[in-house]
Amino acid sequence: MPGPDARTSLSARVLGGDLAALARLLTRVENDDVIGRAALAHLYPRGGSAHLIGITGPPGAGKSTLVNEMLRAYRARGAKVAIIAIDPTSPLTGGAMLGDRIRMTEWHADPGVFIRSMASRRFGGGLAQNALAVANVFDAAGFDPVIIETVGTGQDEVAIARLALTTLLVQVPGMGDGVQTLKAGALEIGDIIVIAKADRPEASELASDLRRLRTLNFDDAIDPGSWSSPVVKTSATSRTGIDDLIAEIERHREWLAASGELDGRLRRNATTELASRVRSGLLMRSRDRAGESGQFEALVDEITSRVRTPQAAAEILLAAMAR
Ligand SMILES: Nc1nc2c(ncn2[C@@H]2O[C@H](COP(=O)(O)OP(=O)(O)OP(=O)(O)O)[C@@H](O)[C@H]2O)c(=O)[nH]1
Ligand SMILES: [Mg+2]
Repeated sequence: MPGPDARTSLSARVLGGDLAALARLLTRVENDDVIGRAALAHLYPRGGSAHLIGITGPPGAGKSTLVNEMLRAYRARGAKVAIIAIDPTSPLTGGAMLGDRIRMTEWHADPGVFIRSMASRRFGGGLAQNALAVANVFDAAGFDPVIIETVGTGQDEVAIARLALTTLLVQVPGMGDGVQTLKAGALEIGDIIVIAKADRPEASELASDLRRLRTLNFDDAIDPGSWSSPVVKTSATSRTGIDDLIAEIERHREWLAASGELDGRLRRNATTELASRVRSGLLMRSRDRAGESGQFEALVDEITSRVRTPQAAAEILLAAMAR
């Protein structure tokens, strides 16, 4: 088993720009093992400057292609960019994986780009936490921005979008369900609404629908100090709108800092993460303790057979841990 030196040297190599060490460290951080935790503890104080951008939207909306264009634009500006792609392949668009592979190959030789895929199936409820831990490593390693790409369907994806400092909600013309999605309140998570594939004829109509809905949804947007989510049209095919999008992201980043919203979001995220880690840590410990004696399963039996309430059973385990 590697000693403390191995841990420090792994994070030291990461700070020195060693990408192979970075890849190894990311695996350890995802697995949340001892070495990963120690290295993260070393790296964490050096982070905090990267802009975390979340991208979410329906399957096949063109998110990966858009991110690739954003990569190109950020690289042209000299930025080092990291991408965290959550479940890059959705069953609905079988070709997506190929697109993601092409992207990987395209940037493979560029040390200023790091693309990491994470499968949501691996993590159960802990995906948002793990994605954030990975983002913290990229942040300390000098990547800015860090872009997290998710398919906007499940709870986890929405949770990740909320962890980002700027969230892009990608909509696509010609799917016929744009307005339905918005009724479900999806619009609210977008700091910037992106209409991808704007080379399609229905793009202008969708843009005006979205702008109208946005004004209906956000009465407070009239307040000059608040943020009114802009609608930006992009097309990867004709390479248009990408610079506008990056300008809006920059404008949002500046607004976050100037309005004080940044501190609020960072505190809210820290609160959520701390609470969630304590919760899962407690559960794990309580399972470990009560599992050995069979007490956990015995209490589950008692709950299902209505001998004991779930509240009373939980009290028993919590009391045992406090001792
Ligand atoms: N016309 C047009 N097609 C595009 C554009 N961008 C992407 N596409 C096509 O849309 C399809 C899906 O693109 P992806 O970038 O893989 O979409 P995604 O949102 O990442 O898909 P999932 O990861 O499966 O959710 C591909 O066939 C792309 O070639 C665009 O700007 N214009
Ligand atoms: Mg994709």
